[in-house]
Amino acid sequence: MKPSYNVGMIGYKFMGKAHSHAYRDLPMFFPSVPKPVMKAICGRDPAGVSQAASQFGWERYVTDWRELVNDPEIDLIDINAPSNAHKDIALAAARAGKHLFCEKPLALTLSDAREMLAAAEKAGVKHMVGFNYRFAPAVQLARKLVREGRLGRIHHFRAWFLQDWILDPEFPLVWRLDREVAGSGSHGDLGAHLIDLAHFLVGEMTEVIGMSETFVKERPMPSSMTGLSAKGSSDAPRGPVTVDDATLFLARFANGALGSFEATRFAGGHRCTNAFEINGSKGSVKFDFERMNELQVYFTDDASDVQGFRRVLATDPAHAYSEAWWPPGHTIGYEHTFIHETVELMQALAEDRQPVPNFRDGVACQQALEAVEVSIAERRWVRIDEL
Ligand code: 4PW
Repeated sequence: MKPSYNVGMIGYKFMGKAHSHAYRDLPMFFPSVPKPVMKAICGRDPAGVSQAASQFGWERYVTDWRELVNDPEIDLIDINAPSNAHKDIALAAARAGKHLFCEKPLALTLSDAREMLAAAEKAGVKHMVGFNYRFAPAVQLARKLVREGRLGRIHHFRAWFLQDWILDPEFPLVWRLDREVAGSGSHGDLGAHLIDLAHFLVGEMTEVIGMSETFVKERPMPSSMTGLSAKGSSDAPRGPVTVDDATLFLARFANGALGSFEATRFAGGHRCTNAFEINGSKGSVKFDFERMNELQVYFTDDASDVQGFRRVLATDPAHAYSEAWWPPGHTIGYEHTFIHETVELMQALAEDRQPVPNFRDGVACQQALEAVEVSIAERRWVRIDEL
């Protein structure tokens, strides 16, 4: 087994920081997993990227991603740049024989996502897509209960990802609100996670119908953005919002279950409510990322006098990844989902297998995203296999 893999990472803002943190912490808590070596980080602004390199612990920085992609020392290219940069970088990196780790959504369109998958498969490299919420131990527990049949036949998957960071109409027009850069708005940013969780927990969908709205159609141009906050002034010139502020849709699953999905950045009071419920013939589960260590579990065969949802704290050795952390009850956070994701990536490289989720999952997500968009544009049910 190779003891380590050299990483070259593109992008150093919100996701770049989350990934850097994962690379740094992984060896301390998962010592038997190959180590990601933080070789080089890339960004266009020399001052910003050099500051990030020293703050996050990268050996060096570059300002042109082509340099990184063609660097013989690099084994893995990690793409955290805005969505419109994913495809060109992934294609060039695959051609150069590098393994790929790309943030979601994989691409701006389904055809671009398919091209990325084809390029990775042709090059014979490993590829992973960043659906980090799969890696919360409570979500892994939900999947285990479904997989083991402990919830019985699944009837409902109900999911909602609610945020409120652009509720203020004077919040600036950041790149996430620009279709050419982001592909879509709440749909691709938040709905993509819900779709991936649906695939992970319930299985493939067969058809969808949706609706969406852009509540604030123009916003002032930004002066800067960090994470999900941005600076600007209301007397700055204004530009059009070209993405959805909220997208809702219904779905049918191949296994007969029914799904409902809601993604919005206009749900006042909800900072990061990434939540789902699954109802089966033998039980139900409920998850809310804002209480990410907990899974609410209900079984129909509990004695009738104690029936009801119980709170399972997914921090015991029986729960995925938990043994590596703290004693039971000592909870973990958002950043740990990225560490677990990176553990999967490093293990897959070491075992010479594709990590999960990979570009196939990224394409499946993109297919569902696009089917919803077609359904909205044409005001009809759209079969996933139409696309
Ligand atoms: O996980 C989410 C992301 O996919 C985060 O909550 C923010 O919304 C940042 O991008 C998306």
